[in-house]
Amino acid sequence: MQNPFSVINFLISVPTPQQAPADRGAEVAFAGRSNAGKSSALNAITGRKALARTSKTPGRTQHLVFFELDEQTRLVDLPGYGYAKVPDHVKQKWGRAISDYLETRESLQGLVLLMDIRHPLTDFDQQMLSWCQHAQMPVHILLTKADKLKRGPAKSSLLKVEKTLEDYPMVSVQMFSALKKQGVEEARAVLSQWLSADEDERPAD
Ligand SMILES: Nc1nc2c(ncn2[C@@H]2O[C@H](COP(=O)(O)OP(=O)(O)OP(=O)(O)O)[C@@H](O)[C@H]2O)c(=O)[nH]1
Ligand SMILES: [Mg+2]
Repeated sequence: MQNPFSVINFLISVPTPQQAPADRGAEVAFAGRSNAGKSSALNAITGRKALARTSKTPGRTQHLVFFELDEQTRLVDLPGYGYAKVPDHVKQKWGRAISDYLETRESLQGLVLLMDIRHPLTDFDQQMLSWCQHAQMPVHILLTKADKLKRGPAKSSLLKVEKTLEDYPMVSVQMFSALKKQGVEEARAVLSQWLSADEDERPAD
């Protein structure tokens, strides 16, 4: 299948949503615990190796980083949450940036929520899910780094998450590995659907 996400460019990196680009068209954001693999997933899904910066050091993405597919559609790499080693005031700043963004962004169509398949559904993840449920924001979970587990344990982690999600009708979940490019097509299909749906209801220019 052709990859509709390869034509993507870095747009802008901003510390707070107040400096974000114009809130028009449609946007999908990648959120999750620090080091969960957000930037790696963005690169795998777009097929662009060095688009978003990845790092072994948690807390790499400290800004909201906007990438543009065309004038009307964007993907956003959000700062990771829950990283213990950053000072409290930085944590608070990130938390505020993420919640302000989620609460105000009209063009946001859905959230890709990334969780390491070995440690899914942390307290932060659950808070995020509850918030999205409350805001009626669709969520697609990527259980990342699936290559780190054998097939059996990976499957049982997926089942465990699916079980929890019975209470969340707007949430879907899949396994993912940026390393092995596992689940890339499935993730692209969700993004394509979100970015093309309800064009009439999007915020206008
Ligand atoms: N084995 C394996 N490692 C991965 C995978 N995805 C990401 N990683 C590794 O996990 C680490 C963190 O990946 P990032 O993509 O930078 O994570 P992030 O969520 O963007 O992190 P922050 O920007 O700090 O929030 C890096 O060392 C990646 O190489 C994967 O699918 N498999
Ligand atoms: Mg990152």
